[in-house]
Formats: sequence, C-alpha cells, structure tokens
Amino acid sequence: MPHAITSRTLTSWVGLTAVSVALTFALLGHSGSALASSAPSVTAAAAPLSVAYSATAPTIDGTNLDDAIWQQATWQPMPYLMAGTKPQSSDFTGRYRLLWDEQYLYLQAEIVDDVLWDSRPNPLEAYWDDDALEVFIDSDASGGKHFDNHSALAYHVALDNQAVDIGDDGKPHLYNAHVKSAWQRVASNNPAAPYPIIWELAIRLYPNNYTDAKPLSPLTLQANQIIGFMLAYCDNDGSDVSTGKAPSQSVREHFMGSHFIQPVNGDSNRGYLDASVFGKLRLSK
Ligand SMILES: [Ca+2]
Ligand SMILES: [Ca+2]
Ligand SMILES: [Ca+2]
Ligand SMILES: [Ca+2]
Repeated sequence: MPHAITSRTLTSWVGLTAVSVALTFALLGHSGSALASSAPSVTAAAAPLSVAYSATAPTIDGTNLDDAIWQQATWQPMPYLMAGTKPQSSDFTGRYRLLWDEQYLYLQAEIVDDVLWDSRPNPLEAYWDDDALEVFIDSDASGGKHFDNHSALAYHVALDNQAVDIGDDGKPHLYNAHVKSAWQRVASNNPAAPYPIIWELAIRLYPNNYTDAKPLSPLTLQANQIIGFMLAYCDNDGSDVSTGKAPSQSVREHFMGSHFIQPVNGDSNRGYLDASVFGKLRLSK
C-alpha cells in the first residue's frame, strides 16, 4: 500500500472521537446566504434526493447564488464529521445544490472556510490534506469497493480546480476531463463577513466498467436515473504548522460530509473505499 494512502488512513484515526449528529449552523450575515438553521437527518438509507432538470445549463464560473437557474434547486447541508475534529461554523460551514441535464450533473456549493490552504504544489501529492471539495459519484448506484477501480469515483477537486482520484493502478491520477470546476470568494463591504466561496462543478458520469486503460465515453443522463452521491470538504487551515509541523506535512483538521456514515471500528472515513456508504440521487424531469 502506498505511503500516501497509509497516511490518509492514519489521518482518519487522529482526533476522531465521535460522529457528528448535526451541526447547528450560524446564520451568515450577508444577503442570500443564510445557511440552514438545522440539519435534517441524511443517511445512505434515506430515500433518493430528487434532482431537478435544467433546460438551460448553468454557467460554471463560481459566481451568483441569485442566478435564476439555481433557484430550481434546493440547498442541502454538509453537517457530518468523517475525520478530524468538528469545526466551528466560522472555520467550516458548507451547503450545496444540484441540477442535471443530459450532459452533466451540476453542483453549486457555498463554502465558508476561514483559511484557504494549498501547501503541496504537486496536485497528485496528499491532496486530501490541502483544502479540497470532494465529490463521490457512483453513476449506477452499484455500491461496493471502488478504491482502485472506477465503479465509483471520489474526485478531490483542489483549489487549482484539478480533480484527482486513485486509478486502476492504485496511484493518484488527474481526471480533469470529468469535472469542470470554478470557484470565487463572495465580496462584501461588511468587514465581519465570512467571504464564503461559491464553488461550481459540472460533472460527467461514466459507465461502471470505465478503466484507465480503456476510458469510455461519458453517459447521457436520463430521467429517473439513480446515482450514488456524496459531497465532502477537506479543510486544512495549516494550524499544525504554527506548532512546528512543516507545511508539506500538515494534516487536514476537518473532513466534513453531506451524509452520515456508520463508523466501522470508529472510522467514518469510508467514502473513498466503499460506494455503499454514499447517498442516492434521483434525476427528476
Ligand atoms: Ca477552516
Ligand atoms: Ca495541492
Ligand atoms: Ca458503479
Ligand atoms: Ca481551509
């Protein structure tokens, strides 16, 4: 097993004391950005989340929560701790909404993160210990082990908008053709504003038997398709650097997700291994 993966597995144990039941979100003090006041109970066993069809494709540019296209979609929370420690709302808070058309699953997230951290310039190195938006996709909701195959993918979208996952060879690879990504900070004249990030993705879905040796064409999405899905955020603010750790060795502080994962031996960080812990989406039209 590569050293990097060992580090990640160990990370999941460090400081993990309990699964968060729900975060109580603080209301954010800027227009149109009040996060949910309480988190619904979201579990992998819950009914599929209905995702609305959009006849007009949203522009992926990391702007505009008020875009009429996105008003068709319902905000969903990211309240569950999967590794590390539970953050204050000013440290991390996230919510997201989804749309689809025949070409893409679209995602708009609003992320509050007090410090943006990208200490490893190599996009293939310990990307989960830099800030990253992580999207888990299982195009046919087959579930099962996917660490080194593509029956499901865990795209770690980094601050440079590149998408990384483990390939069939057990090593990290870029899958930038699968995920179009853009993010920006929200400007405000309020000095107390959290300056959240609007992060937008357009995600291609691929067949269960996609391989790196024989990449297949993306799927044409269809109404009533059931898709395995989770969203997570790897939050590192570099706080361990101030206590002596080298930036290249710093470890993410919080790994927060959209779905409750039943821990195994105390470990809730199972999404990158097992697609059976994902939630489900139904494409509605
Ligand atoms: Ca943070
Ligand atoms: Ca990096
Ligand atoms: Ca699958
Ligand atoms: Ca951060």
